[in-house]
Amino acid sequence: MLNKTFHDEPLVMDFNGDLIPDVFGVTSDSSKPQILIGGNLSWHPALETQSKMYIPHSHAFIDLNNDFTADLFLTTSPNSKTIQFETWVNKTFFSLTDGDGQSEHLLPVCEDETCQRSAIYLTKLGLDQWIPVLQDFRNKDTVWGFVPYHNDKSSTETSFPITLHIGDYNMDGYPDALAILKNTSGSNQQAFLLENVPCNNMSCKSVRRMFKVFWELSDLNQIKDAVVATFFDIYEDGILDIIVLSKGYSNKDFAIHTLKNNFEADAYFVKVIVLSGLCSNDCPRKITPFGVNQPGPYIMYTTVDANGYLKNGSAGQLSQSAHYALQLPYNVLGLGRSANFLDHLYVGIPRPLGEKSIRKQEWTAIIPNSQLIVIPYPHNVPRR
Ligand SMILES: [Ca+2]
Ligand SMILES: [Ca+2]
Ligand SMILES: [Ca+2]
Ligand SMILES: [Ca+2]
Repeated sequence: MLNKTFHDEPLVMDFNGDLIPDVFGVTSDSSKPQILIGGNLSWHPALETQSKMYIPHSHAFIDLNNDFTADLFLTTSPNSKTIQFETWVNKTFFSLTDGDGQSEHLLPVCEDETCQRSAIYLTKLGLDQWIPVLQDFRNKDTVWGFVPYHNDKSSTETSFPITLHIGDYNMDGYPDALAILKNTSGSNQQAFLLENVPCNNMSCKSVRRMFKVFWELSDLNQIKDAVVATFFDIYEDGILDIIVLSKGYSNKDFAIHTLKNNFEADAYFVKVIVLSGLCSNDCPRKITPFGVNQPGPYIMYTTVDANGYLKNGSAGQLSQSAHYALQLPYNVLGLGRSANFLDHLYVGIPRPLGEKSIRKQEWTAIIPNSQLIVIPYPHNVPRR
């Protein structure tokens, strides 16, 4: 039983690198974030930040500087008018402008109070500005936009923070997204698939990619009053399918729809699940336990594509846990059409503060379309 109350939905992460999930958030007895360490259930101050945590937050536990160790990304609010992002690497504030990482940060925004104009911006380490990757929300004569979030506890209607759910539905190696959009002049609200395509205008040129909305996807168009849409692998075949939640007859009723991905591409994937290799009670002797899916592992592959160019992809497992993050407990990385072996696949797991060496394991020559289950054992020396 917890004897404290969190002000906002907490973030599940691994603060001390023991592969037992810990819980991060601001509680009723301090204005600074605290951490509840999993296992012994003790409370500790998490970090020294001057800013308040923004509510609803979109904190994340993911590697941002390419050292395979998850970092802490926070959404904070130094005063009531500003929201800012802070990145903490080894508990020290990390400026977004150095390094040269590959994790990219996508930000869906409303440019005005009622969301008449929406946009998605992107930034990453080494890029000190926000680049628009989607600004065109017009379909024929209709302009669509994100659904504004109302933090109103008295309202009977549930409001959902603006969120993109990421997954590579066509396995071309470029992550696509699902978003809920609302007709700015009517009342219709539905889920749309945003495909990650090559950039075709000046504003996104420096990041080379952008999103294109699939307006005519009849299966999604049929679901009215959608509120959440996310990817899920039905049948565990490595091909991502879609789950949509929509409003039912009353405000408190929701209906769940599942859409099977009929995309028949000659594209390949690799699916990676990272577990903890720990067991909590009733542990059989001499048998290595499986454990459960962990927050924070970082996965990267390198290979060469059919034209001989170096290609890589990366993903973090369970980086977010609050506010309908609905992330998958595994990662499916699209490989495109190249059926080549993956030359290298790396998996890194969180490590305790002060430990110098990175907890990382490497595999070579992985066959495409394989599903890998990674059990770091023992977790403090996973190289064995
Ligand atoms: Ca832990
Ligand atoms: Ca890191
Ligand atoms: Ca894609
Ligand atoms: Ca599937």
